[in-house]
Amino acid sequence: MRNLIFILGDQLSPDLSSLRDADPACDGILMCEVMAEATYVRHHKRKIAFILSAMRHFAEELETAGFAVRYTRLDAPDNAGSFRGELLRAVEALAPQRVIVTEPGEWRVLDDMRGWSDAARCPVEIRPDFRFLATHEEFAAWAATRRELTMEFFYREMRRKTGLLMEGDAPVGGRWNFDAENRKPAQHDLLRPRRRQIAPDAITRDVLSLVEDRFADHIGRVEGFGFAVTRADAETLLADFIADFLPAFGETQDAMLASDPNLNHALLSFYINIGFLDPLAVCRAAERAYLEGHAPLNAVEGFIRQIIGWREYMRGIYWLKMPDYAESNFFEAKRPLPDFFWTAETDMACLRTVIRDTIDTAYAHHIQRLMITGNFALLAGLAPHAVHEWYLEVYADAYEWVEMPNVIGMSQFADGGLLGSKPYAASGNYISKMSDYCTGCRYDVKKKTGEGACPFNALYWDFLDRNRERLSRNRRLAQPYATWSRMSDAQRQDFRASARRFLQKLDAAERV
Ligand code: FAD
Ligand code: DLZ
Ligand code: SF4
Repeated sequence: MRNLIFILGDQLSPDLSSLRDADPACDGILMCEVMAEATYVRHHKRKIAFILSAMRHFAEELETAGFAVRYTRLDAPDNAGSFRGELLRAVEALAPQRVIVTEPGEWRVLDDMRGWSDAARCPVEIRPDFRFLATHEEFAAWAATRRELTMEFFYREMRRKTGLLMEGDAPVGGRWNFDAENRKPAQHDLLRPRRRQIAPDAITRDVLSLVEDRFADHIGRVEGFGFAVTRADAETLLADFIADFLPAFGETQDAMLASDPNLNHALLSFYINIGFLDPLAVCRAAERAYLEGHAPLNAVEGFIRQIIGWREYMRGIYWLKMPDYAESNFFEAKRPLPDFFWTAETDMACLRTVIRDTIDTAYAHHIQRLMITGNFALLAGLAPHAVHEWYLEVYADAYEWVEMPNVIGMSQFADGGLLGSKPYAASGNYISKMSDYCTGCRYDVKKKTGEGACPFNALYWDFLDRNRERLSRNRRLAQPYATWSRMSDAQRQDFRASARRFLQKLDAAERV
């Protein structure tokens, strides 16, 4: 064999760099399902099922294209259990002249990969991943010219680079960013179309029972699994999104409704992140919808910014700052995650709803992740590394390159403001304005302190007070600190005491 091409579970793209000059006549493919990848954090059952079924379907696609695929199933008796172990077995069995792999999305895998060549006594070529717009070098060069790594300016570079929503050098509509129009609460809309569910085929059904059997104690459930596990089905879901949801994407982007958790979000991150959908093609489809008059500019610009802006920027930050980034802990927060992150058993309706939906579907939209679970973790001083592991575990679109900067940087401000200019900290007032969660809650969002008061209210002020040294010079927090200073001593003590009582209950594992 000439080349053995090793394809990982989130590299399911026919135009992958490792496949670029592949020849079925003399090259072979290696794919493997391994326990190490399912358990380095205890991934949600649906996430494991999604990846394994998508891998099996992709392997079939490659076989149809004429490739010999060495595919190790999770329950194969001689499965070595790890990427390295499976590679060593394959090299021994097939004696390739060279192994080719596309760089992985996680630092720990790259670190291990760098030792594969010595271990296998075979050259291992690690190729860049061209499924992103900016290379590591481009991002590093951009970052080197900046005092602050503001996403908005990086995003403008990506708009220029791709020509998306551009008229010559100028942004379409005269502005780069239409976010001001995208911060509205939502009303329940009975006419909003239902999401298409993809019925499991025989391959998926096999995988679902394997997951039930081998990962029974992992979070989540597989009943109701309706993810796309083929490129064709993922493309159908993209078309559904563009037709039915993109036009109102902007206006409901920041809103949350208990009865309609997805609103007009795309639910496409799973497919983009494993390589079924090309991010640029997704953006071009959205741009076309604008040009054809099907979707307004605020929706399309907002959507495209998430992909060529935030998504690319997060990846850039991850590779620029790893491995130290993982240990960032600006606030020196130490509290372990309360059990309700795995059970949803809490009286706080906002957290209960979002965590319940997460357990059921392995999905939550951006504002639910940022302003409900993330905001709570930040205010309650939960240890950022543990928070990061939770997000990596529970969401079916989570890989470190995108999850970690979102959690450590954007949500927990654990990097001290490298990524965001101020912490996303909010009291119950924000949650009440942007959602309908508070109507079903035992706590009263209007009550600031004492029995029955919304815990977010005291936690918010206590967070600012606790971290005064670290935050009070932040100009974007001048207003809340001025409000805190104007309060009477008694009011401030009241907030501190309420927060302390709540956190003591949390530490004592009492129901909150
Ligand atoms: P939409 O809201 O419809 O957005 C469209 C697309 O834009 C998404 O599919 C995604 O590809 C991209 N996108 C949007 N926001 C971001 C962002 N902040 N960073 C990167 N890409 C973005 N996204 C992941 O893909 N994996 C993660 O593990 C992940 N963890 C997150 C953790 C936290 C604490 C937060 C605040 C955000 C996280 N995000 C993550 C970003 C975002 O929440 C998800 O991309 C989004 O919810 C996916 O759902 P969607 O496809 O419906 O997205
Ligand atoms: C997440 C995951 C899981 C659960 N299982 C596998 C697997 O069995 N085989 C595989 O190739 N990939 C899997 N993955 C995805 C990898 O964890 C991912 O490729 C690396 O984290 C690099 O991003
Ligand atoms: Fe959440 Fe507070 Fe509203 Fe209850 S009252 S749902 S805890 S914000």
